[in-house]
Amino acid sequence: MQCPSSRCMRLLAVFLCCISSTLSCELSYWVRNFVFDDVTINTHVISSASDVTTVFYCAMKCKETPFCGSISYNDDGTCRLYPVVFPNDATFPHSPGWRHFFSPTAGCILEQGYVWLNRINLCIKVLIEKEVLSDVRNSCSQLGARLVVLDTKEKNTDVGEYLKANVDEGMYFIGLTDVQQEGRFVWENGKDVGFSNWVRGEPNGGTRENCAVISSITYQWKDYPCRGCNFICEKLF
Ligand SMILES: [Ca+2]
Repeated sequence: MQCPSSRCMRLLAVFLCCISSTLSCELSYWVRNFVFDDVTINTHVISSASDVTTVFYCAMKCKETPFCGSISYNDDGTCRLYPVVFPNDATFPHSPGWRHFFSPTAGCILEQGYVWLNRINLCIKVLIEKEVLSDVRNSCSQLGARLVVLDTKEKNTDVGEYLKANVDEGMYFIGLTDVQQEGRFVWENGKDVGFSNWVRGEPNGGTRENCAVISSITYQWKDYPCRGCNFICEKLF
């Protein structure tokens, strides 16, 4: 079966409830990538086991393994763990019985300061530094991330709620700027603003204020000089 689009893959997401040794129950989800049906992925293998009875336990092994991001399972009981999510154009030898799954949360590593926001499927990291925006952008991109794009009400609310509960009260840079064309605010992903949450009367800073910040209290935005704030990176996968 050919099913190469990521949207299609997400619709076929497999939900697994992983029971840890403490008997707490945590829901995580895995996306089956049909592109890798019946192929053996023989690179980047972290570990391989041949006595794994179900794909469920294969996924649990991955969850227990630092930096595991994807798995392959064969009905003969073989489970392989990988640290990466493979691109669809990767090619591997044909071998029947293999099914491949990846975890969208795999690169969102708590130990590196990232937080996974479940409802909006967003991995963010708040950096408490004072930099000009060009450096902020570099800082995010060096992490494989970008300044956060809050282009829906849900994202804005969930990121705002995270800030309110977890960081110092203040203003935080988001990935919105009118530096290219005064008055035309554009997201880091190149899209014009659709949903917006400006404080009444904002943006009002003209050429002095070409960046945008979100309040950790009201979740509203202001335009702001491109320096002197903390900022929020969004991890890309
Ligand atoms: Ca401006």
